[in-house]
Amino acid sequence: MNRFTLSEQFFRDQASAAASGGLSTVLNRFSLVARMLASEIMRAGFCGKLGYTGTSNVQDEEVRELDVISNDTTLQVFENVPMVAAIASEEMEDIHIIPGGENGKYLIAIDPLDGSGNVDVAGQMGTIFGVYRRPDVSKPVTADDFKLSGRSLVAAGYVLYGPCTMMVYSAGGPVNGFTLDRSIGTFFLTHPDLKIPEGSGAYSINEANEPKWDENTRKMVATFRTQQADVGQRSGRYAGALVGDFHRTLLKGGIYMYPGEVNKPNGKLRLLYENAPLAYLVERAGGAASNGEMPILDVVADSLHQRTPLFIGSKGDVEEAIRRMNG
Ligand code: FBP
Repeated sequence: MNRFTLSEQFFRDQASAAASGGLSTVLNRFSLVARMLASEIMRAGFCGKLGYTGTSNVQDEEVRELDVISNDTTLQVFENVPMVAAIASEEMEDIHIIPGGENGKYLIAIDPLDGSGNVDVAGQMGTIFGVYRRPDVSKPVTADDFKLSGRSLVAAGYVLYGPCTMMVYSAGGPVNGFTLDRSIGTFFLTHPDLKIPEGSGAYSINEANEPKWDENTRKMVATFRTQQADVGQRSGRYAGALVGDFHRTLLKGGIYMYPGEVNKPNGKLRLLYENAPLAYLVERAGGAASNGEMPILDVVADSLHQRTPLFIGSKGDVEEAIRRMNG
């Protein structure tokens, strides 16, 4: 097997994207974040880091020690990376401006530890990131610069912390998956040019939320649950971590849904650092991602932590779910 590494791929991306070279540095830093967090997560149980900090984040979610560690690690790794002007994170209310990044042409949005509810049950967790082109380098960067759609992404990816550690990303070209060889701390290409299958896979949703959905959503989900969907019979799978559920969907096909609710029409998942980066990947893998009304990549963020409903996966599954939900 050709032991093609992540670093080598970054430089190929540079050439194909005719980028200045800064993007490969940024992507290499995400590879470092991934290796550092994989180590932290693997050792957390021994170091008493599985607990809560006793504080809540801007999402009004209880913060775990690993949430803080993941966010701090990201900020440390991107300190003094002049290509990046600022970072938006699920764990920070406002943006973090990178010292020396005044002329940086990229903005980063990140969920440092997705699925942190799985921390103390040795479940799958992940990191989701998007690299956006900064709209205006001529003025000081502010949170308003992040009011972008996923069409401004120049690269996006995720890291999956599970039985193995994988990094899956695209810099505009194919979606490539790399697996970490922990013994030498190197990611190797194991899943080249990923394409999402059609007509197969599971449906993935938190069924316990059914009482909160509107009637059309309930009816649509019921067609998947009772094997009535046009796209074929679907088993149910739900890891409770978006990265784990998305990764399975990307490799096996199917659909992941986090619908809006009657009292929370925008649902739970965040646009800039969860839904848009995964939508960027799934479209390049031949799939689709919608908020129920339009492609996720066309939704322009009105704030850093804006939420949207998410329907993402095989094109046929997403189209049927949206068609049925909209009656
Ligand atoms: P965070 O853990 O980063 O807040 O991500 C949100 C999330 O945990 C997703 O990973 C997951 O898919 C979803 O929430 C699960 O939500 P629920 O527990 O409501 O099903």
